[in-house]
Amino acid sequence: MTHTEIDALVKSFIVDTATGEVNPRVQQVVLRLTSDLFKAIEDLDLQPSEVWKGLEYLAEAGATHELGLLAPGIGLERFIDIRQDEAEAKAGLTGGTPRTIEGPLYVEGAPQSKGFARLDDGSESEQAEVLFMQGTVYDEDGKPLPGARVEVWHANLMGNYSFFDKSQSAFNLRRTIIADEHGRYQFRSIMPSGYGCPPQGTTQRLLTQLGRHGRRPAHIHFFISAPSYRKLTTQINIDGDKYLWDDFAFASREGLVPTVNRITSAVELDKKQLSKPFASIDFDFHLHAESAAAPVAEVERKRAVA
Ligand code: MBD
Ligand code: FE
Repeated sequence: MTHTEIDALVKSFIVDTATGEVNPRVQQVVLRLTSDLFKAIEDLDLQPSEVWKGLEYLAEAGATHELGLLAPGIGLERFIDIRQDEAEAKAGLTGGTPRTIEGPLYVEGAPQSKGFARLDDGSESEQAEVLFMQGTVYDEDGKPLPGARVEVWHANLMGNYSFFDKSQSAFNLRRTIIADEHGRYQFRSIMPSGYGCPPQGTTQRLLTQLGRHGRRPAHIHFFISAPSYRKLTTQINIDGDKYLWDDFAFASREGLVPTVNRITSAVELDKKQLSKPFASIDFDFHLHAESAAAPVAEVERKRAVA
């Protein structure tokens, strides 16, 4: 069939059949996606068994809760970010800390504290490098934002996240820190490891057929928010990771790879009451004021609640 014939056919299936009230946005999207799919089936001469394979793949990805992993893996989540960046640039919003993808592993309801939190439960203290990270939340004029919310979450030494990994304690490596009166936050944690897609899962099986790996470099996730400012979703990457610029989720960005300082001085160790060297990262966040010209920064999506 020609594309014109397909357009007419799809319209006859999706539009001409309506007898009830139509949601115009849903109709527009379904019409477009259906005709694009049919055109792909035609152009690629997809066989019936291949079409069913594809549907079965999506069904399995959904049933095993891997659609949130497939989205970054095919670059969909990064693509959405690029469009958000473009929309902000068009609205005159430039600079500020770069956004990068949320990923599928945030959990609502982490313990909250003011100024400082320890994120790790101590269960990996023997093997792990201790990490301190600190900085200030600023607005675009360089004014500190006291009371800003710093939500932080990251993986353990195995690359796994609490809640999804039931072997970890509740909210291990997850906290909400309210910036102090100077807009400052600090946390103590452990240096995370990179994440790898479940080897037998739907995402990795697809990646393997594309000749790709499913690894992420070590990283730490953040939501930074303050009233009347645009919520920032971002991550920092740990410098030196083998996968730093080879992330299966395409989330690494210039400006999100802070220097990791290795602290060995006895005086500093004493101050922190530590008996071995530790890592320290300084990183400030710069938020944009809310702007009617740009699409809302808050993204609605289903998130785990613990
Ligand atoms: C992660 O930790 C992550 O951040 C993303 C985007 C995908 C899978 C695991
Ligand atoms: Fe992650």
